[in-house]
Amino acid sequence: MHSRTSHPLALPVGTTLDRYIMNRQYAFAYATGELSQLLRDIALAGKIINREINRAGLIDLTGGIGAQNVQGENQQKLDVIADIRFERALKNGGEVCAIISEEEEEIIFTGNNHAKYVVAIDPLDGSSNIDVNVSIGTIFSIYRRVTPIGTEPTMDDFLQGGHEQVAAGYILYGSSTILVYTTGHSVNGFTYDASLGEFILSHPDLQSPADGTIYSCNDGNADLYEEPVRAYLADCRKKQYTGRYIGSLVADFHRNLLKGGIYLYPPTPKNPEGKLRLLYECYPLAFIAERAGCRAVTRTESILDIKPDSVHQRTPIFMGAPKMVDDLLSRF
Ligand code: AHM
Ligand code: MG
Repeated sequence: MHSRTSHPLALPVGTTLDRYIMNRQYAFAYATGELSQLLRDIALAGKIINREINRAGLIDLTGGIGAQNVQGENQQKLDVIADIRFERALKNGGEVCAIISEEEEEIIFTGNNHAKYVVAIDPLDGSSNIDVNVSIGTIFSIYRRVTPIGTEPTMDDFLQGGHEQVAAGYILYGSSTILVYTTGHSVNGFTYDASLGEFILSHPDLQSPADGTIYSCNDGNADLYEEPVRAYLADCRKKQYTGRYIGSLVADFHRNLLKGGIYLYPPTPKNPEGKLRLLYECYPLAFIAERAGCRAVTRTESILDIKPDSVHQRTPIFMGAPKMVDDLLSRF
């Protein structure tokens, strides 16, 4: 016999993202609620994009738009839609004075010069996977502006360095949709329940294994990597580690975070600085990775220690279980 509250139909659904954010806010006496509102705005845009992705094949949202982004890459329709959705959500939310997006060369001014935050975002990462129903993601990074409130924001607000992030997160549109974020303390994941229209806390206080047996890189480039990286990969194969590479950074990162693994995007002759972008791909994931017990480095320094000089700059990255990253670095 079930009691009233233990009946399967009466079990709690869990903590919603909104409630979690509010509870965190109340824990800090000085919190004004602006960051909470900003995180909720991002979650709202994520829900809308999740909807568009799920019906993309039905409403003419697949394929290219016939234009290139700032990186010279062909923009997909969903790239552009996601960019518009986030821009609108962040403008209307009122907590953000400026945005840097992978899809746009210049700073996007929201017109809210009295807002205290700026956001760097890759609205939809993993473009090559959009049309083939494979996981894609959103990556975001939030800073408190350094220019005076009330003035027009500048590049300086974005070029503060990875340690200055106030919060960072990603949304993975995968076999289920999950939003993972940290404000610099614990890392928490919230799975989307479409029937409720809510993200529900499903992965509290995520900690990644210290070691792992998964390696993730574009194997087609492997002959082009520096010798120490090639030697490390040869060793992974010799030990019969598992090679897993989706080609969507968020999906590869999330899998390795949960299971233990290393993600590599080393320099190649085509991309001597690596391919991934510092501000809206590497910094936010490195911020999360470190809080979850992982490491994120270039060959010479921690990703978060890199001093940024332009908003769309790239960096090589090795990221994942600390033992694997240390092993790789020991080869140099
Ligand atoms: P995008 O921002 O144009 O989508 O490219 C970023 C993606 C990452 O998600 C992924 O890890 C990487 O590019 C894959 O690159 P490659 O196809 O060279 O392996
Ligand atoms: Mg990207």
